[in-house]
Amino acid sequence: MRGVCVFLLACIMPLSVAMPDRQDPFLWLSALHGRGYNEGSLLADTTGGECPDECDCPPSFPIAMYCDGRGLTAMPTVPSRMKYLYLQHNAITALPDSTLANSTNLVWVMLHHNALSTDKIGKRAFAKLQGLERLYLQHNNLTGVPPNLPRSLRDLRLNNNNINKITPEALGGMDNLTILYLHDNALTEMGTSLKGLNSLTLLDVSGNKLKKVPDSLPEHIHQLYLESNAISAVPEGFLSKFSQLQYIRMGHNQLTDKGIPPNTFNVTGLVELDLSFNQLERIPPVSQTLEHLYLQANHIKEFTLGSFCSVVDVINFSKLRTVRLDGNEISTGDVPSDSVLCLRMANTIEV
Ligand SMILES: *[C@@H]1O[C@H](CO)[C@@H](O)[C@H](O)[C@H]1NC(C)=O
Ligand SMILES: *[C@@H]1O[C@H](CO)[C@@H](O)[C@H](O)[C@H]1NC(C)=O
Ligand SMILES: *[C@@H]1O[C@H](CO)[C@@H](O)[C@H](O)[C@H]1NC(C)=O
Ligand SMILES: *[C@@H]1O[C@H](CO)[C@@H](O)[C@H](O)[C@H]1NC(C)=O
Ligand SMILES: CC(=O)N[C@H]1CO[C@H](CO)[C@@H](O)[C@@H]1O
Repeated sequence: MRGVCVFLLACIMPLSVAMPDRQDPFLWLSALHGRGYNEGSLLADTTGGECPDECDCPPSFPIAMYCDGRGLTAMPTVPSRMKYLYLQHNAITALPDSTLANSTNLVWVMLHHNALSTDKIGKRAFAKLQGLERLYLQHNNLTGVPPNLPRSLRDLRLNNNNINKITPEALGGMDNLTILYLHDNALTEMGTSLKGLNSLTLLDVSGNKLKKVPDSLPEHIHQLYLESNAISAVPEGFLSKFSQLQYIRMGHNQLTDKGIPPNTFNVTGLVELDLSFNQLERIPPVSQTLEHLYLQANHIKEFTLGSFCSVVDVINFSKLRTVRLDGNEISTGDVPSDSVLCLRMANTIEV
């Protein structure tokens, strides 16, 4: 069984080309660094300003401090000139209030892949960083969102921790927050924590224990990832309030036909809809502008062409390019021959 799932997942991956991946988009900086600054670190330290022994501060970029992957268990001293701090892939367990108290210039703090727990992060550890835009805390041992995060944040990554609760204040007032990664945590609900995130375009809360779609989802959201939760139903008119939603992933949930009000997914603007690995018995009606539809591994018994096209003629046809229906209860013979007219753009129809 497991083998099958892995195989099917592998099939989905190449179709995600339009999605931003989860890699650090600024890898080039570390690459630059990797190409020779290590060797020059002594020189760097005498020309670029003070720098802790365990880190590198390249002379050509003296506002960046590289301490990643050095087996650190505690925070180094951070000179106050620093804007970019790389501390990922260490074993740092604590972040006391004093550590970053003078580092008011920080714009990026990379602390992913460490051993930080929520109770070892000072209540005011980040509070003075009024210009902080990027904070990476994924792959730590957090059980909650650290308190008093700067409202200036644009990109906050908290995925792969053990966060089970988000207070309403935790993210309040983060007007510029654009990317929020909370996937692979232990959330059972989101409460009103997302309220007022007016700039949010990407929300990933997949791999949690959510039983329903979060309330107060920001209206400008562009990508909404809810897969691998325990959602059995979506609210009436759930998608109609979003003007810019293009990608929605709800695979690996417990959705049934009953849990999906009529026309929920028949909204223009949507490019990709993933409802794979659920318990649907029918193909829900989708908009003619949708391009990628994933319905594999459900219990669908009938190929209803009307779900894609209510009218078919020269100008009215579905824009679907990918339709995955494999792992359902239909076979190639169940696909009506006039599908070619409706689904004339499709280059992959898998049944
Ligand atoms: C912060 O600055 C104060 C005053 O300059 C200094 O006493 C203190 O040691 C500094 N703290 C850190 C962590 O650098
Ligand atoms: C994570 O935190 C818990 C307590 O919150 C602790 O018992 C556990 O050892 C920590 N795990 C790691 C890997 O640090
Ligand atoms: C959001 O960004 C704008 C423009 O860069 C800035 O003026 C504003 O202070 C930021 N908001 C917060 C809460 O930091
Ligand atoms: C989708 O909604 C439009 C009106 O908004 C309607 O004309 C069309 O028939 C619906 N599509 C399907 C497949 O039900
Ligand atoms: C159901 C549907 O989409 N019908 C459209 C077919 O094309 C004509 C001309 O563009 C539209 O007016 C209809 O709304």
